[in-house]
Amino acid sequence: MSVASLVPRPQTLRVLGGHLHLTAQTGVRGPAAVVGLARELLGLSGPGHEIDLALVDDPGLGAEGYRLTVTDDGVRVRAARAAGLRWAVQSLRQLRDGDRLPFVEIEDRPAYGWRGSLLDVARWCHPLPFLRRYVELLALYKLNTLHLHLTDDQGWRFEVLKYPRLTEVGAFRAGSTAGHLSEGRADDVPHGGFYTQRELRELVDHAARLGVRIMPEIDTPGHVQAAIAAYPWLGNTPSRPLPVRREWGISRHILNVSDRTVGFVEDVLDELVDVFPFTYVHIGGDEVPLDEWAASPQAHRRVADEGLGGPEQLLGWWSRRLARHLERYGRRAAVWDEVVQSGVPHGTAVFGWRSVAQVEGAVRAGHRVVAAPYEHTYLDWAETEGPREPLAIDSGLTLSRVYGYRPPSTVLGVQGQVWSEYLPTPELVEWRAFPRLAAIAEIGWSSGERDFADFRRRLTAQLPLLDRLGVGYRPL
Ligand code: TNX
Repeated sequence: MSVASLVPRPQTLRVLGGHLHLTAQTGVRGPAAVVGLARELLGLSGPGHEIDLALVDDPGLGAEGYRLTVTDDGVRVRAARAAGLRWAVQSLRQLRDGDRLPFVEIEDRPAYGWRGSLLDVARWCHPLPFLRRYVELLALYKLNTLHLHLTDDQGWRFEVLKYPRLTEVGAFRAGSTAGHLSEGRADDVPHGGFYTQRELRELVDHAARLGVRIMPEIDTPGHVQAAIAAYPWLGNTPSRPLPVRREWGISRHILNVSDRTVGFVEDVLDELVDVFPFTYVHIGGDEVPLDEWAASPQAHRRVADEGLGGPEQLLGWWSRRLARHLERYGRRAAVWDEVVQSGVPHGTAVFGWRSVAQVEGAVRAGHRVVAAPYEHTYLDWAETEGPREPLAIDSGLTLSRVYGYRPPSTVLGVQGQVWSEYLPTPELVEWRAFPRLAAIAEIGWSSGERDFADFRRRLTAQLPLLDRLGVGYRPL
């Protein structure tokens, strides 16, 4: 393999001549928080301490930066925080060629503090062991955030102790879209599943050990048909029961605006923040058809009581209510960019998804923004059309198109979205997510010149590692 082909590309890298040889005696020493992980990921648990990890008081390294040297004397890693040591271990994993590590000097730190991937487990409930593995693969590329899309029209996956029907009823559907949504067909094959709070806590711990934070999303006030199926009083026409939705696409049914319904979502958030310690909690706000609110006397009363301009401003009101609730826990809300028009609460992170222009608009409006524009980061889209390509919502999102995205410098960071309508199995998720997530990782981590040919060469050199890990990526 070519020497020192790291992905994402480090800020500075010098390759010196020569190699360090790893043996059964080679060992790791370092702070308790990372030494076990380092031994495990490097497969080095010998009695020696050639691999020396240490924290130093050097603010210049930032929250995630590290300095790494490999010389005749061994490996020396220095970072200001444990996160930097963890990323250095991932670099060592990538640098390694069998039992040899090339002599290098690396000084590295990320361009953006938020480098993530959304995984949609609502459309298809992917098994928990796969979520653990997905987190491990994010960490390999120094992606530090898993955005877990836990609820949608087609399924509710988060156990809520106060409202057991959310998972008893809302986690199961009678069938699914068959073929592409545009064909208008559905099957009768039941699908369902959910994660217990205990399972999710374990996932959070597993991710934290790897340096990955998990931001949960409870999507409201649209994309909630599964919740309304469980508790019809949440909807705008409680007398007409709804099933958990089978078809992909957007349900017209949204939550009503009663205090009881807001209280319900607050109760859900109470349990959610107890499971997920990360500062941000995503409360949705995307694709909210307003027909039901426009036709609802209750919604019009709410508009009047709150002094809003019309039902279209209820989305902002809704988000502000939930954001205020999260603030009581010292948390911040995250929302999709639709909410910007009707007033985003202070401190909220806006996820710009409806194009690069929306990302830039939200930045100009002064928001904290995570860049997730569909035309560069929707990894559920196929790269190309072709007989060998599995079904996808759309196509044309090539590796180079992902790589070519340049987020504004002032965003929090960037994220690759893996919506799962057409990804019913972990194998298909891996096919879509890899290797394009590596391009997302490089956009989020590396500064300076973008050279796609160089990226492709380094990525190619890293593919044997993915092969060894058994990742079912789409070949270049
Ligand atoms: C739009 S992106 C959605 C999702 C779909 C996705 C499919 C967003 C905030 N909403 O519900 O899964 O498109 O690409």
